[in-house]
Amino acid sequence: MPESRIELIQGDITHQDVSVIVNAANSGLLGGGGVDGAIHRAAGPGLLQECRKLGGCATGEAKVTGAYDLKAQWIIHTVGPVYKDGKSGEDRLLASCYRRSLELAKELGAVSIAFPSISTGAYRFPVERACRIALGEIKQFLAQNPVPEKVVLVCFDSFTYGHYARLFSMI
Ligand code: AR6
Repeated sequence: MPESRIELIQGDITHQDVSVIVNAANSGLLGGGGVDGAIHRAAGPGLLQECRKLGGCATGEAKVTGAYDLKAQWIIHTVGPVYKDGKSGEDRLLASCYRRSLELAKELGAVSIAFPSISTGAYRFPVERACRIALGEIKQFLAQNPVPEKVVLVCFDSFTYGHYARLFSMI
């Protein structure tokens, strides 16, 4: 069952022992605050050097780099939507972030992948709505693909974890 391949934890994504760590980046791909800042700090300066060569990334898309000082093998940088009014394509774009990241992880042959809660910090996407989209996309992808074998959802704060845990228990 796909559900048993999804794990939910509260913690810091930079500490996860997985093949791929997903970064909730901005379209410049040159670092920022939140989880993006934490990943750049933990990975070290080589990450920014590689990111400079990528030429940015469109919202809803994803690009791969090495993971430098992190335990992971790769970082997938995806750009979530800024939440405006909920009627500006935000749901579709957020779903695309999860799907494109999983497609890239599959192409890499990644065994495991960890996601943060994309767009629910600085980009203000409502957590419960974002969580439904995340779980829906991940479940659908895993039902159709054996790789990656495992998906870890990493919630940094207890507010986000609480929402995810409640919806996670319903899938
Ligand atoms: N591990 C896991 N999750 C984290 C960590 C961490 N170390 N640090 C923060 N979070 P945000 P966004 C959570 O703002 O909303 C950046 O400046 C955080 O608590 O990081 O997609 C980028 O450069 C929240 O639940 O990402 C962009 O400009 C979640 O990660 C912009 O913010 C997402 O919050 C992207 O905004």
